[in-house]
Amino acid sequence: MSENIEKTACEASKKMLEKAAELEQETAFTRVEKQKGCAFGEAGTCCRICAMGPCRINPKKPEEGQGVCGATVDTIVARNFARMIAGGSAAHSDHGRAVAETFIMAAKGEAPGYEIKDRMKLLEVAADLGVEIGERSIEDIAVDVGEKCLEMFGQAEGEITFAERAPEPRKALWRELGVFPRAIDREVVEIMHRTSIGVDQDYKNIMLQGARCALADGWGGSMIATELQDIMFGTPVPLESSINLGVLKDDEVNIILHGHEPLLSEMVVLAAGLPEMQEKAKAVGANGINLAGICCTANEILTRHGVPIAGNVLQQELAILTGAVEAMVVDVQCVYQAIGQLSGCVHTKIITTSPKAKMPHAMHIEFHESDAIESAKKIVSVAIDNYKNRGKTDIPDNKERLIAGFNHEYVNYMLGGRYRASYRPLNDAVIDGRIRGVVGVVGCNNPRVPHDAIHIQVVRELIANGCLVLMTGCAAQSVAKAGLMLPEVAREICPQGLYEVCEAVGIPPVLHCGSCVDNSRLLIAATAMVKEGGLGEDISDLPLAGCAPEWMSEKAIAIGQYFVASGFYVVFGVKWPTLGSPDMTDYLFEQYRDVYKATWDYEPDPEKMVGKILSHIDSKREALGIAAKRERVLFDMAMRRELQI
Ligand code: SF4
Ligand code: MSK
Repeated sequence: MSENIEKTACEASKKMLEKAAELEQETAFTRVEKQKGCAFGEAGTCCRICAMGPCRINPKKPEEGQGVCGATVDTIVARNFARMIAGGSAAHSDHGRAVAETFIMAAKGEAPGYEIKDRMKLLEVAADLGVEIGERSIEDIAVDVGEKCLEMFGQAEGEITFAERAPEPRKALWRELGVFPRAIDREVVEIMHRTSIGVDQDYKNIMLQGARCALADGWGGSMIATELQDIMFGTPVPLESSINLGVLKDDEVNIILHGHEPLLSEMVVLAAGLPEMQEKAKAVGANGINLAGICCTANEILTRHGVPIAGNVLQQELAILTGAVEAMVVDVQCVYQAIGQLSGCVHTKIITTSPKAKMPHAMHIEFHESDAIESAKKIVSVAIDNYKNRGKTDIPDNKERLIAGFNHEYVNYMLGGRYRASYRPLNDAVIDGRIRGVVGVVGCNNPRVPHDAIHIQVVRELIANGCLVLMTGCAAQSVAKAGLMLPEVAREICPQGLYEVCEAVGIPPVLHCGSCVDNSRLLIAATAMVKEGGLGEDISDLPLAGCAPEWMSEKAIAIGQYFVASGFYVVFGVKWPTLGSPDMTDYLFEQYRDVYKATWDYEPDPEKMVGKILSHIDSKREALGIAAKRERVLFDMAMRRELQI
C-alpha cells in the first residue's frame, strides 16, 4: 500500500491499484515506470520534421549543436512548442466546430432532441456578434449566431469576433504585435506551415504565431464551444452532486461517459431517463440506470444535470477494474488506448461514438446529430444487455460531495443580485484585501507526479492564503474528491476575509467552473473585473494568476499560452518542454513581461509554486496601491498529513 500512497492521494484509486496489482494488470500508474523518457525529447531538442533527421541537440551543450539543415536549438525547441499549441488549439476548436454545426441544425429544427434552452444568453451572444435581434424569432437569431460562429473558423478576412470582448488595451497590444487572431483554422495551419522544414527560423517570430493560434483557441474555438453549449443545454447554475468511484452502484446498470463533447452525453442523459429504458433495465434485474462521468464530459454533465463524477483522467482504467461498469462511452480526447485492452479482462463494453476516434477492442456506435436520441438509446441498450455478464464487483466506498456549476453569469448575479448584476462586490473584496487574489487552477493529471496530491496541496495553500480559486478540467475533480468544493471549507481553512466573502455569498472558496473549453469562462470573468473598474486597465494589472500543477496534454500548453497572451501570469508543474533552449525559455519566462506584460513560469514543487503565485499577486496589489502586509500561511507536517484523502 505504501507504494500506492506515493502514486496517488485518492483513497479509491489506491484501492483499485491494489486490485490491479493482484490481477497483475498494468495501468498508466505502472506503465509510466517503464517509460523512462528521453533527455532530448524532454528538453524539446529533438526534431523529426524532415527525413534528413531525426536531429537531436544535446541539451547540456545547446549552443554546440545544429540539425542537418542548420536549425539551432532555439528554432527546434520553438517549433516543437508551437506545434503543441497547434495540437491543443485544434482539439478544443474542433470540439467548438462540432458544437456550432449541431447548434445550427438545432436552430433549423433538423436535430431532434436539441433545443435553444438559454434564450437570454442567446440574445447576449447575438449582440456581441452583431446579429440583428429586433422582432426576429429565436430560431432565426440562433441560426445567424451559429453561422457567425462557424465563420470564425475559416473566414478569409477580418478578426475573430469573440476576441473583441477583450479589454481595449489588450486588443491594442495584440494588434500592435500582430497577434490578433484572424480565423481559427488559419492560425493552426499557419503554425504547421511556419514550423515545417526551412520556413520560420526565428524563435521569437515562431512564438508570435504560437500566441496568435492560442488566442484563436481561447477567444475563438473554446469560447464558441462554451457559449453555444450554454445556449443549447443551459448555462450551469450551482448544484450539489458527488464524486469518486464510490458513485458507481452495485445494483444498477452503470454507464460511464468519458471524453469531451457534451453533444452525445446530453442525449445519453435524456435516453437513460426514458421510462422505456428504465423498464428495460428492470427487466434484466437491475434497479435502474446509473450514469457517471470521467474527464471533461463529466464536468459538462455534472454542471448541467448534477450527474456524479466517477473520477478524473487517471481513473479511467481504475473505473473499469471495479467490474461494475457495463459500458464506457467515449467520444474524443484523453481516452487511453489501454481501456480497450483492459475491457477484455472484465465485461465492460467500450463504445466509441465519433468517426474521428475509433480504437481496437471497442464497439463502434456512430453518433449522428440528426437522430441523436436514437444513437443514445442504442448505446444505453447495449449497456443494459451487458448487465447479465457482470461478474464480481469491487466498488470502493469512497465518494465526496461537491458544489459545481459556477461561471461568469453566476458570479455576476450572486454578487450583484439579479436586478443589479455586477462585479462590483467582487472587485471591492479584492480591493479591500478580503480576497487577496484570484487563481485559476486547471489541467490534467499526470502519473509522473503523485495523482491529485499536487493539486490538493496547491489549492489548500492558496485558499489558506486568501485566494479565491477557480477550477476546470481534471484538476477540479482532484480537489473535489478531497472535499474542497464545499462551503464549509471556507470556515476550516480560509483567513477571515475570504471566509466572510464565502459565507456572505454562500460559495466555497474553490469554484468548479466546468470543463477545459470552459477556461474561456475565466477570460470573460477577468475581462469583467477589468471593465468593472478599480483594478487597473488590463487583465495584466489584476492580482490574478493561472497554474496547471499536474498537466500532461498539449491542450494545456495551448490554454497556458492564451492565458499568458491575455495577461495572466501562468505557472506549470511536472516538466517544462523548452528547457533545452535557454534563449527560448528566457523569452517565455522573462522577456514576455515586456511583450505581453505577463509571463510563463515553471515550478514542479507545489510549495514553491504557491510562493511564486502569491508573490506575483502581491506585486500586482502593490502596483495597484492596494497592498497589505501579510504573513504567508505555511503548512506544517500535521496539516500536510490531512491532505491524504
Ligand atoms: Fe533535422 Fe532540420 Fe530536418 Fe529538423 S528540419 S529533422 S533539424 S534537418
Ligand atoms: S480532460 S485535457 S486530462 S484536464 Fe479535459 Fe482532463 Fe487534461 Fe484531458
